[in-house]
Amino acid sequence: MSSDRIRSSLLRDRVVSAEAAAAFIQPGETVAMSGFTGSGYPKSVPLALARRIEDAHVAGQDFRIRLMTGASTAPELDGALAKADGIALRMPFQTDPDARQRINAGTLDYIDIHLSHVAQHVWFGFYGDIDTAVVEVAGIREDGSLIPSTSIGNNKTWLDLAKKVIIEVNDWQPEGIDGMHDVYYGTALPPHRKPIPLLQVDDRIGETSLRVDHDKVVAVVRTHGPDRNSPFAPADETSKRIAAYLIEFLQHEVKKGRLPANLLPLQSGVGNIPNAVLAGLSESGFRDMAAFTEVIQDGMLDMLRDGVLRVASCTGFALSPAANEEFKRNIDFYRERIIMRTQEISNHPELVRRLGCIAMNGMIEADLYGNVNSTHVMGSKIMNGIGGSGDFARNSFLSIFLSPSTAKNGSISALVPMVSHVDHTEHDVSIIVTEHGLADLRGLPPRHRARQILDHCVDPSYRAQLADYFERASRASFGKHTPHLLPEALSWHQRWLDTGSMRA
Ligand code: 0RQ
Repeated sequence: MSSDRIRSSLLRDRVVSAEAAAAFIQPGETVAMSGFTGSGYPKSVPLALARRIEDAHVAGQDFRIRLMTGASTAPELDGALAKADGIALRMPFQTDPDARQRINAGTLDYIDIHLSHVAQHVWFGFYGDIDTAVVEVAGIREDGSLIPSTSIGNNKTWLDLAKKVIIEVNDWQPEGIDGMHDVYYGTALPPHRKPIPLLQVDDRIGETSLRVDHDKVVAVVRTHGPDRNSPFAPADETSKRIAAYLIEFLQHEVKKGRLPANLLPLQSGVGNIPNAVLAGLSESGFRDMAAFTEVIQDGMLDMLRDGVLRVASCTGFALSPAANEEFKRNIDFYRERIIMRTQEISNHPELVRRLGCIAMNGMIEADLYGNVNSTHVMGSKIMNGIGGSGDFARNSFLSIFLSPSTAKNGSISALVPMVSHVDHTEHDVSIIVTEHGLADLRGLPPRHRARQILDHCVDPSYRAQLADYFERASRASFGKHTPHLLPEALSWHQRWLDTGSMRA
């Protein structure tokens, strides 16, 4: 450590152990923690809290909390608290396998909401009071303001509204991150809202640190621990083919004059396919692009380093260990090109619409007419959550969904007669891409959308089956606008549950 990360003597005096800090959290509290896609989450207090909860359970006491974050976190937070059976209610997004198992077993309540909605719904009072905030930072300035770490998420709201604040100062986080953030303090409640003064991706409209009322700070904990960052799998053949179809389409749109040569600001989900798309964009000669997105993953860091991307706005990172090392090594370079914002701004519908983003997200399944299910397997089992996909899908210039055409060794078709759960309606979906091709749904009425999906996206082994459904529905349906055979519309899902395959 090159210098003490806690430069406020007042807050230095509040340094305690993680155990002592966790003791401030009482059973039944609403606890709001930092963290977004495995970055910037508190590393020690949640583990100490989980141990405390386990001890309470052994002693026969009830101890569960209502847990809010920015988005997903890591085994030290979601995993530990879920394993300890310490979470009564979780929101707004999570990806932890233990928590998922409990949610699907019906023992952990989960509210899956648009990430841009979280802060404002808490301000509106929809979730009651926040008792304790636990926020990781990279340092504390002399004036006591907080230097955010590798995610901001909802931290501004948590610090503003919580009755008690616990701060973790993690000196594993790069000191050079100071100055990368842009925390906007101009949001207000209706009817007093004003336009958000952000006109370009690289506009800075706020402050580089977070404010906190020192009277509320009950504990400061020093930590030294890495963000969760899993090694990155190289793109497989399916991802590469999906990426190739999408890039060909974007090139075509540039030729047609519907997109500028450097495209419009990119939003990208996290995972193999989005990374393959980003790599493909770099190799296809696109230059001087911008990203207005939630998460910066390896692909975007590469694009920034290579000058393919001029600037990127985000609220958190999801980096492999190698990319993280590169980020830390060249932090001065990245600080000039990355702006980290609160998630109410990074995902704000007003800004996504104004900037005209190109949204690229994964999906579980889509139906013949372009309704998309991003969250529920067979209509009832949650995978992750809607995350920010809806913030971008509804408001972007182009709303693109990417997926392999089948799942679970081909036993499931990702293109079905009717989706078993709807996250994005047909009105919010312009393009669907699988490894077999790209369905361009823009400007098409429902039956023509079905033709696009049948001709371009469905796996050959399911094409005749889906075409047969569509043709019979087109003849027999009660209404010919969006033809369906109701007794059969969800029969593919039921067949999979009964037989292990959607194949007829
Ligand atoms: O399951 O892990 O058991 O093998 O879903 O699927 O193909 O690896 O794809 O990692 O990109 O995830 C929609 C879940 C896709 C993700 C989803 C099963 C599949 C596998 C993962 P296994 P893949 P991905 C930015 C935007 C919502 C949030 C969002 C997601 C697992 O993209 O969570 O967009 N999106 N956020 O087998 C049954 C199907 C299936 C299926 C896939 N049709 N039926 N299982 N799977 N399709 C980030 C944030 O907002 C923070």
